[in-house]
Amino acid sequence: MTSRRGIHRLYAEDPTMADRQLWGRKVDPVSRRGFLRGSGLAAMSAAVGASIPFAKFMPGGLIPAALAQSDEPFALPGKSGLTVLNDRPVNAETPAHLLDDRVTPAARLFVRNNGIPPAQPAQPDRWTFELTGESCVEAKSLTLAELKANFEHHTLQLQIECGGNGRSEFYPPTPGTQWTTGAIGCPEWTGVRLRDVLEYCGIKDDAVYVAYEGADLHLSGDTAKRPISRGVPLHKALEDESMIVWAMNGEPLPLLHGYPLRMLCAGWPASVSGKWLTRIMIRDRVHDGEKMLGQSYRVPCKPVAPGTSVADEDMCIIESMPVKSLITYPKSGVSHAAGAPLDIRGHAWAGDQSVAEIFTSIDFGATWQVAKIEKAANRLAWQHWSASVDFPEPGYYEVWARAVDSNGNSQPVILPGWNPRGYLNNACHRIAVGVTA
Ligand SMILES: Nc1nc2c(c(=O)[nH]1)N[C@H]1C(S)=C(S)[C@@H](COP(=O)(O)O)O[C@H]1N2
Ligand SMILES: [Mo]
Repeated sequence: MTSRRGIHRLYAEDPTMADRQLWGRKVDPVSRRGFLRGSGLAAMSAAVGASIPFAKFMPGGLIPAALAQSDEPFALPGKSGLTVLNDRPVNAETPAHLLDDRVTPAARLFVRNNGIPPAQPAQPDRWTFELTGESCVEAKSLTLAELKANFEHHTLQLQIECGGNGRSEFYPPTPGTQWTTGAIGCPEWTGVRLRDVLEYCGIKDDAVYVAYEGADLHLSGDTAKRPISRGVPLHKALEDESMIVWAMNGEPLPLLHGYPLRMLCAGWPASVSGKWLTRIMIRDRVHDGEKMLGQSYRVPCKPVAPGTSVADEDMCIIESMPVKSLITYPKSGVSHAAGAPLDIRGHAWAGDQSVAEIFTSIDFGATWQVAKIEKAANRLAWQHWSASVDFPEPGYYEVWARAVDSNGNSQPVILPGWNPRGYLNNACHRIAVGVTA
């Protein structure tokens, strides 16, 4: 976790940008004025642990003393217990035992930013996004208020997982954020179907891909560059579960997660789910935006030996994420008295598929026992599983969990195929259990 030097360094480098990244506060760099409002104020209040009656007098670029003088490791606003992996851009993941909730609370959802989030918009209802692209019959623009008023609302629980989740285990190491297991979550989202909005502008026969652009800024500060602009093939965009959302768990989206509007195509690398949505494009070709080309979000079309460098033309775009599971209870390292069974549980998910079976092992994978898997709340939501495990005698054990999807694909026990950017690690999760006499 970032030490408390993290917040000082962030402010020392660029206080205006720090204010914007942490609280969504837009500060005039000359006058240092700029007030906290809405979810920015809520975020700072959550970080200091109380409402701030005189917030309107608080100067821009001021680190709240509660954070500056605290010995606690610096935590992201509105987040609880996450491990901060980078602070520019902000990336933070959730320890497995804090993902135990069936519906992931906002405070426990990982954060993956490629650039610098936009400032908190003063009038979110006037937030406008464009519908455009070569294969859009008639380009349109829509405000958030119009989107809410003119399209049918849907609420679905949908899982998002970063394509690089698990990257830290690959050897040789691969570049990028060194996620362990925590870049996954499954909140409940409210919004409209992407399909309904695409049909509103009209989809030409030659449409191939649907892509997004967001309002975040490239890390260089260059407004001509985009941090990321990705998308999905038309068939994925037209699915019932592909959405444009404004709420998470019944609340407006937190700023870090795309407030006020984001695209959401669950089951694929979460990089296809654009935050701070400003544009949706219906393309007549495979989208060629930032992080679609080269080696980003691509894996070798054919397996390669670890450490191999692969030419761009031999890399294929990642589509559905593979089957995977987590043990969210108990926490790894738990101590358990011999004699009674230990109840364990977690979640499992499988990209576009569902999870058919899940097994646990206490003997390093020599034998596997069937665990109980529940149905998903809806398609593309993770599924809950549980098991009761017996240990033959006191000692050190590991509990391993292994899920199998509806096509019969299993999680690998060790690592899946190495790839140059370290994507798609769906190896079995394991926890340590000390069984005492
Ligand atoms: N505009 C924009 N959208 C974005 C990103 C971004 O940096 N900018 N990051 C993407 C990536 S790589 C991931 S994994 C998810 C993370 O979503 P979260 O931060 O809400 O968990 O958002 C995706 N959408
Ligand atoms: Mo990601």
